[in-house]
Amino acid sequence: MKIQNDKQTKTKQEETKEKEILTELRNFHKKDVSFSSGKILSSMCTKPLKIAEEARKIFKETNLGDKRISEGAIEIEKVCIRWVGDLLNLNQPYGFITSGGTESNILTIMEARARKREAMKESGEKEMVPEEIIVPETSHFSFDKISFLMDIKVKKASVDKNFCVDLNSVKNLINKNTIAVVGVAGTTEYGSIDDIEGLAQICMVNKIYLHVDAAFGGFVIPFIRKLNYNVRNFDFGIKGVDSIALDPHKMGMNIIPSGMLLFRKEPKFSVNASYLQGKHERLLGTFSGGSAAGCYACLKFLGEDGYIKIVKECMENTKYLAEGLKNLGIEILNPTMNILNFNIRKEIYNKLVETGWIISKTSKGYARIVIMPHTKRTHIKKFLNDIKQLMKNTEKY
Ligand code: 0PR
Repeated sequence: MKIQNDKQTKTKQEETKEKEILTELRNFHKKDVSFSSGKILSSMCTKPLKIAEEARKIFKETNLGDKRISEGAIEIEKVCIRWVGDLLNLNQPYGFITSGGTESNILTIMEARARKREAMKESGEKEMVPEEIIVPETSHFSFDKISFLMDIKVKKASVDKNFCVDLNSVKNLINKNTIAVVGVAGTTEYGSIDDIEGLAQICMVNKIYLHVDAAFGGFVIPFIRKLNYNVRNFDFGIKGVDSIALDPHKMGMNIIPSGMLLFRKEPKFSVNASYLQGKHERLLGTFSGGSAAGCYACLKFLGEDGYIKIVKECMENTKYLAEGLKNLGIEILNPTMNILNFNIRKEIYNKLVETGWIISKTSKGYARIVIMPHTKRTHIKKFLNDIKQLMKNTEKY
């Protein structure tokens, strides 16, 4: 291959081959459902900001896992962590940009383990097997993966009628093997927010690491609180919260993949990577600085006011859908954030799926809709109208 000034000179054949490959790829992509179709009513991701896509391109060759060659990208990451630390009431945050909620949750449990093991070593206590974590039964399935991956026992605490964790259940599950408790701020299925203050009290008394999974709620709750929605706080302003995960690739408007994990104290977990200038503290060895750049672009472009505007529209659309469903005589659960659950006959649910609506069902059988920024009033009106028609035709089923 001839290289000229960093630009590849192509033969005619190569040019044709490139065109063919791109056509093939575009054909594959036709099978994907686009956010702009309005059909996606149950995804926690959305169409990212244009500037985030541009930002990613600039940093496409960088690697957050290699400090020697990606100083600029790592600096961006630090700035983002500091900004989000401000949002979450923490002055001097530590943390990483990750690939999303799953990676953040894995890394945080690794950190809890590292801290516990170090503390036990210092006090001369014997290692406990198996280590245990306590998560609400409404927590994301990434914790089941953690159980498998890290050989950790995951104990599930029960939840109340509002799908928030029952503090007594958590207390009853704690024992000497517990290395972490997890609270969720914006559960995947219901958008419910656990009592993080209550969990923090329990964890401080028992000297247990507390992680808050705000993968979805992290870029919603701070803003709806500013809009005077009466929802619980979950941030570092609560003493006893050790780490928070929140995902820019969900309501943060960033490109996929991007997650964030913030720690109150400097993390202890690391492995030796002498040939890479010392220690490696992340889960992934190679991870694009493009995700950090996209994050920087979103945070700076939108600022607090921009996020408030986006979240306000999502909440108003959620309310609009809720009212529309109620008017059709459908039972809904009062939404905490932009996730709506309702009861609908199986036949109608199935027909909606058949006709192309991307919706889902919770483990308890409720239909679940996530109203993301790509969902507009016109899409909701169409969805409501389809339900109305299906209800009219109900005798057919
Ligand atoms: N924690 C919570 C509370 C979550 O809701 C999720 C994902 C995670 C952790 C894991 O995050 P990553 O998927 O970034 O690793 N919640 C969504 C869900 O399971 C993820 C998702 C997003 C699924 C878009 C589908 C989709 O189209 O529903």
